[in-house]
Amino acid sequence: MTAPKLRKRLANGEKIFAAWMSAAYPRMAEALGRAGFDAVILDLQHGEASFGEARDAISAAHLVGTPTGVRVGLDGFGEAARLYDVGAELAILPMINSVEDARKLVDTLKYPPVGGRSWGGTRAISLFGSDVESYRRSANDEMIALAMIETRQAADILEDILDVPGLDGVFVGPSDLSISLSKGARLDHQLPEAVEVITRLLAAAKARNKLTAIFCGNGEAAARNAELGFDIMGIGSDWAFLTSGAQAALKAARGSVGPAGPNY
Ligand code: 3PY
Ligand code: MG
Repeated sequence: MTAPKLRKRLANGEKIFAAWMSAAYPRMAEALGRAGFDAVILDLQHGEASFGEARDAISAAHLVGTPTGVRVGLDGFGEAARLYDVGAELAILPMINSVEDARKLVDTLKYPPVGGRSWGGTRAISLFGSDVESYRRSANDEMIALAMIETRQAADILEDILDVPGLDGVFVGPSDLSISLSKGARLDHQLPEAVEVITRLLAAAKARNKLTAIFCGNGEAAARNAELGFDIMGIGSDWAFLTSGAQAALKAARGSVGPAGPNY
């Protein structure tokens, strides 16, 4: 049992390098925690885990002292609140394209007076070794709610989204952002228009003291984004880690490897 720790580490100015987990197997979260990641982010939008598997992955990561975040499905407001209830410390909502979406996010994930989150975090209270009153009083600060900026529509109003009271910060989805900005022509994390949006977003978020996070296809991209100023890097994914580890073993054994397949 350990108290939530992501918010404190971020407040100390630490960079959070999080493993992006797409698999359904809860013990994968424990293995990624053991590997030394600062956090594990379970992807329930494009990944394979059910609610029960995500709940068990949160507990498994907790066993090795690793905090967890979740990226929920489209319109997954209630899903995110339920995952907070079972111990997720961070929730990322995809495709937040309006101020109304961002307000709904805050309303679902923050207790009054900030929002209207419904009470029931029994599992989280137990996992964090907390009690009803301490959890109730600290949850709004400790649990981090991030809106994904990953479309032209969101990029156009990113300052307004950042201004929504109670929102902790934003998470950039560079794949969808590049697809949207290029009108479907490219999936390219280095698309110049996407890089422009990212530069603007970093400045706007820092000016408002809001957290910034981004998906990174590999460790090198994570190092670059940390250097740019992002606070949280989601590095993915578990499948890519498995494939590259398997290929390294095969390469050492017989000098040749198979095709790697998509990253996540
Ligand atoms: C994106 O890059 O679009 C994401 O959603 C990251 O997974
Ligand atoms: Mg996306």
